[in-house]
Amino acid sequence: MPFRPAHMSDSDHGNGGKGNGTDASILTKTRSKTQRPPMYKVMLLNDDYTPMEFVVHILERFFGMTHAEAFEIMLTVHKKGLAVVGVFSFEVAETKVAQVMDFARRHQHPLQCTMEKD
Ligand code: TYC
Repeated sequence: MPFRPAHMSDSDHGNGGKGNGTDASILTKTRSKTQRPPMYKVMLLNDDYTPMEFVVHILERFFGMTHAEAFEIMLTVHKKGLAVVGVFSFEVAETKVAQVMDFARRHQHPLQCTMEKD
């Protein structure tokens, strides 16, 4: 979109009626930075009691992973202590964490799921 400085009328092109660029008028344009929403990593933490199959089930059910993907991520958590299982908007990440924590609690497993800014 052409930008019209406040001192010009709508029809004024800023060149003093000549239209040949001899006027020293300067056209400036403001750059507005488009802000992307912050993203949040959702992480699963290892523990010694939650069954491996239960963690695999959670990753399939709440994170849309295939069985093979879920098994691989579960093993990463088991070996390394934690793993990022997805990156989401704040609201989606919050919901995933709540779903996992609630499901684990209902099955009396100590599984922990947390989120942090990406
Ligand atoms: N360490 C658990 C076990 O040996 C398995 C496990 C994996 C637990 C991932 C939690 O987020 C987890 N049964």
